[in-house]
Formats: sequence, structure tokens, C-alpha cells
Amino acid sequence: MAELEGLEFGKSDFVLLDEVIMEQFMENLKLRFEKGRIYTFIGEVVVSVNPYKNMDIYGTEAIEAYRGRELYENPPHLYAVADAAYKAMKRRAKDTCIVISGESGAGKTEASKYIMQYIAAITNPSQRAEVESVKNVLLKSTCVLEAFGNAKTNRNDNSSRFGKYMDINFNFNGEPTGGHINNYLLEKSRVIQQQGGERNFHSFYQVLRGGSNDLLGSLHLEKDPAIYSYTREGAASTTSSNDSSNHKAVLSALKVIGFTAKEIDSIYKILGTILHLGNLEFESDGESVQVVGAQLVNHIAELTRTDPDDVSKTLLYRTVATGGGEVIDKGHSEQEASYGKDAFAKALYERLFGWIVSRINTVIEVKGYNPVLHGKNTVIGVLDIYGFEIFDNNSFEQFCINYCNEKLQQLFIELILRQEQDEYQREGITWQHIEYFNNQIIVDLVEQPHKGIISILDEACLSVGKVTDIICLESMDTKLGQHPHYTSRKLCPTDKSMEFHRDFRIRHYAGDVTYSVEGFLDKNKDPLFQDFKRLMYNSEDPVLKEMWPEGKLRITEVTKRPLTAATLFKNSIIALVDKLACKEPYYVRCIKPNEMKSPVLFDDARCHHQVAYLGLLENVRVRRAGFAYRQPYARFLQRYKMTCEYTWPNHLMATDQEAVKAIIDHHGFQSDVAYGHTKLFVRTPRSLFTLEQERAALIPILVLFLQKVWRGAL
Ligand code: AOV
Ligand code: MG
Repeated sequence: MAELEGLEFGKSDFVLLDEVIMEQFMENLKLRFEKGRIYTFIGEVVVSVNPYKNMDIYGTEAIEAYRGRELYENPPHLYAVADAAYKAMKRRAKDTCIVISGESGAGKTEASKYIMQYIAAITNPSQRAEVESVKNVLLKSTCVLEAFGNAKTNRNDNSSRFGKYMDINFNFNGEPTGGHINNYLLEKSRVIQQQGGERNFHSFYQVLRGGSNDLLGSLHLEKDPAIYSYTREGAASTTSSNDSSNHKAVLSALKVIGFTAKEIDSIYKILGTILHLGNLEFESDGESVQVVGAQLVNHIAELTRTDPDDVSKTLLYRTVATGGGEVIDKGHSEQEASYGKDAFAKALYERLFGWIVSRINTVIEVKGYNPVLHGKNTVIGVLDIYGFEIFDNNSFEQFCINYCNEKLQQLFIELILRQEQDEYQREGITWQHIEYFNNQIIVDLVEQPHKGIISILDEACLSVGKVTDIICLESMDTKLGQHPHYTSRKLCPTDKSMEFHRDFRIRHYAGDVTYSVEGFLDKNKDPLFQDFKRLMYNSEDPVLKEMWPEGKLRITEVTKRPLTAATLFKNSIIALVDKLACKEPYYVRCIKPNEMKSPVLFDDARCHHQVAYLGLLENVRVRRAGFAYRQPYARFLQRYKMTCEYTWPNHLMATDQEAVKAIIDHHGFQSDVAYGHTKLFVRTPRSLFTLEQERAALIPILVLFLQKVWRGAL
């Protein structure tokens, strides 16, 4: 088996470990990382360790090697899972999904890009123009979404600050016909503030550093990010990629996708508006509040195509309906004005991002598909979401991100078990149960109705009286004080790792995270003065107007309280999980080898921790206790019949199953297999590897033999 790796690279499947214990697992993982083998299987799951260097393993040759092959026929690779997901979808007309998980900086986004590239490369061999164009848009959309949705954090220079789930639709021929992107909770607080050493979203630095003089001139912007309050923190920090050339790539991607010149113009004007908003200041003469610097207001009005007086007024006043149905303008305090413009800047960016996603969706949505005429339309979903993260300061955003990771871990547990159980049951094979740490208890802590943290937050946000973050924390302490995964500074005063009274801690599946409750209520309520919405709706820029449809409501018409940010997020994540759960899942589990972004350092303790919380050892145990590989009889026979005299070139037995049994008996693998109704089940890859090796050794002999036959020598 020439293409498989030698033993000096360790075991290519953890199922092959002599003993399933942590020491052996870690030894194998480390050995493979050090030998440049960043991927290892656990059955159909790929474990990936971030190499932090460019690897020469993604080229056309590699793509060809994996195309249409079975998982164990090649060394472990993302392409192997991508191909498996594609094959399952095509052969069995099943919806599949590839779920990529792992903590921040572990390599999820890079993996998702390679997977997309692979799928694009193996489809549409006849180069049909409309299919090529769908593929192109899907690939280019990544570049745009990364520019607007990723940022440098202290964990990752290119950290995804939104969740992304992309469905790729295929026709019955297995060619992509379109797709759909769902985005999840963009971390919009980053627009106005970043932690020390972090940056705002890439898009801002890209336009400042890469925008032409004409563009910057029209936006009234200078090149230097240090000039703008919102980009100052990140102005000096370097990242591995080049903002200026990325700007050009994004611009060209926007054009390829089909954004019109007017739309692109509006996008940059919104970015400019946000940067100018950041530099606005307010001052009070004791009686009323004024904007400092009329020039900025004029720039904002020009870029948003609104009236400067309206902009000023919206920044300084809010319209309120009095009890008697009257409408009055109420002046802001300095603090309210400043808060209001920050909220406006965040909302502008969030709407822009949402609009870009939906604009891409209109281009890639499947058009004119008729299932009766065209056969069943199937999808492959690819999920790349923000990874579990712990910072020095953890706030509402980390709370949401980590909750989302809990949900995905829960799904992993359920699907891995359910899938095994279903298959064994269907094929009439008995199944042995393996214990897992079930993180459902943590999921409940966060999302349970009435009792969970989100409910308590919502209750505090909706209450009429003045509820502060600290009062909300007290309520959490009272209701959750007994929960084994919840504690707080107040409940545990001797614990010095919780520094402040505002701290609470969740024992997540991936580690303890201390959150500061400060700002939770505000971020959950996410208020924005209605006046800003009306201002935007009344813009003469149709693109901007489209982003703010609810601005058409008059103040007296706004009655409904919008859902809170946490509840919206919870609902969207529950919907996501439902979507994934009805597909056949394929998993990539990413591991971050060290905190230094080093290609040579394998930090044993950090890796050990990740392997433990990802449940990888239990995963191996399930695969081992069960049957790691399964194959329909006909396919097995086709591939290995040459290794047995009773089946080569053809068998005379009554069924394929009997012929397969003859091969297995011939090799003495009886104890490693079980016979299902339609498939052969193989416990370890050992037998398959042996068969593969024999087959590989026989092929040259057969070729020689056939050549001689053709030449008439025999
Ligand atoms: P993430 O998606 O898991 O984090 P990324 O995919 O952004 O992590 O990876 C972080 C960085 O590691 C990349 O920018 C690359 O420099 C490097 N890297 C990852 N995978 C590879 C690879 N296969 N080959 C070479 N370099 C790689 V987050 O989005 O922060 O959770 O929210
Ligand atoms: Mg990412």
C-alpha cells in the first residue's frame, strides 16, 4: 500500500492504538505532529493539529489522490472527510454536514476553506459555466466575510467573530447549484472597543491602508488608523496578512460576487461613517449638549445621504411619546449622547454585515430548481463557528460563544452515539454502551426556561424598575447557587481567581471561565434609540435604507419589545443544531498545539487538556467497541476479490455476502468482523490495511500478467 504512511509516523488512526489510554493517545498525537503529520483519524473523524506553517499537502495532486477513494485508502486528511461527505451525499442522496470544532486558533476556518476548495475542485468536471459561477461565488464569499467578520484577537490573528454555517446545494449529478449562508451573532461590541493588543474588524484597516486616494478622499478619511478612535487600539499591532493587498482582494471579490458599483460605494461609505462617528465628542454647557466639531457631522450626513441638521438632532435628542399620546424631543445628557452614537456605530456595522450576507445569498440561492424535473436536491453543510475562548476579561460575547460551543459538543455526543446505535440496529448487530461526560447539564444551566442564566438575564432586562448588573448577579446566585457548574465571587469568597464582586464562573466542558457581569444587561438589551433607525430609513441611499426597514414606524407605532440578544442567539443556535442533527455528520476536531503560534512547539499540557475535553479518547473507545468501518458487500468484493482464490476473478457463491465471507475466512479475520444485512462491519482498520497492502502488492503482478496476455506471451 504505497500511498499509506510508514509506522515511523505513528498510527494514522487512533483506533489502532495498542491500548486506548491517554498516554498512548498523546504520544501518537505528538509523534505525528513532530513528523509533520497533522491529521489523524478516529474512524471517520479527523483530528487536526494546527501546523502554524504552510504545508504542501493541499495541491492538485493531493486532491486527485483523495477523489472518490475510501477513507482508509489514503493517509488521514481533510480531503478524506470532505470526500466521504460528498460521496455519501451523492451515492445515497443524503444531506450531510461537516462540523468543524475546536478552540480559538485551532484551525477551524482554515480547515473549512480547504474543504470548500476540495469540493469545488472535484465537482463539475464538464466545466459548465453556471456551475463554475456558483462555485466561484461560494469561494469568493469567504474572502469578503473574513474581511468584515474576522479580527485579530489575543488568541488568533484572524479570529472569526461570527458564526458561519454554509449549505451547498447539489443537483442529482452532484454538481453545486447554489448555496445559503447563515451567520450567527457578530461580536459587534468590537466596533467601538477592543481589548489591549486586539484590533477592530479587518475591514477598517483594509480600507484605510489599501483604499485608493480617491476613495479615501471621498470618504474624508486619512490613511492612518491611529487617527480614529475606533481603530486606534489596533493601529500598531501587526498581523501575518497584509491589509492593503487584502483590500484589493476584497474589492475584486465583491465585484465577482456581483455587488454593483453603487453597492460597493455604500459599503465603504458606511465604514467611513462609523470611523467618523467614533471621533465625535460631546460637550455640555450645563444646559444643553453640543457636538464638538460640525465638520464630522457634515461628513456623516454626506456619507449617509442624510441632512446634517437631522444627523445633529438625532445625535443629541430622542423622541419620546408622552402618556397623553403627545410626542416630544428630549435632550440627551453628554453620557447618553456618547452612548447613543456608540450604539449607532455598532448597529450600523451589524446591519452592514447582515446585509452583505443576505446579498451574497441572493446571488447563490438555487434558482428555478424543480425536484420533479431535476431529481432530489441535496446539501452539504459546512459549519465554522467561533471556538471556545477564555480571555483575561470575559464578557457577554464570550458567554454566548462558549454556550454555542457547549451546544456543539452536545451535538457531537448525541450524533456519535445515535449514529452508531441506528446503524447497528438497522443492520441487526448488537451494540455496547460507552459512558461519556454529558455536558447537557451545562447547556441547561445556560438555556433552561425560567431557571437558566439567559432567562434570569432576560427577566432583569424586562423588569420595570432599575435593575443593575450586580442585582442580576445576585439573582443568579440565589437561583443557581447550588448548581455544580456555577459559582461566583460572593458564593465562594475565598477563591482568589475571581477578583471582583461582579465575577461569576461557569465550569464549562472545556474549562472554567470567569465572566464579569458588568455590561451583560446592556449588551443583552442592546438598545438603540429609534431616532437613528428613522434617520437611516430616511436616507437617500437606497442600500442604507434597505438595511433599516423598521425605521418607517412612527414612535407611537413602536410597541413591541424586541427579543433580547441572548434569546435571539439561543433561538438561532437551537435552530442550527436542529438543522445539523437531521444531516449525516462528519467531524473535524481541531487542536491548538501551543499559545505561541509556533510550528515546532507541542505543549503537552495544553494538548492533553483539549484531547480530554473534546472527548477524543471516548470517541476512540466507541469506535473500538463498535465497528469502525463498514462497507456494502458488493463494494468490498469489487475491491478485494483479487486477494482470494475463491473470488478471483469471479465467485460462484449464491450471494455477495457469502463471497465476502470467503475472503474474510481466507485471511483469518473472522474475529474482527460482523455481517450486517447489507454491509460488512469491520472492528479495526488493521484487517483493511492488510487487505489494502495485499491488493497493492498484487496489482503490479496482475498488470504484468495482463500485459503478457495482451502481447500473446502467455
Ligand atoms: P480558528 O478558526 O479555529 O480560530 P484559524 O483557522 O483562523 O483558527 O487558524 C489560526 C491560524 O493558524 C491561521 O491564521 C493560520 O495561520 C494557522 N493555521 C491553521 N490551520 C492551518 C493549516 N492547515 N495550515 C497552515 N496554517 C494553519 V477562531 O476563528 O479564533 O475560533 O474564533
Ligand atoms: Mg475561525
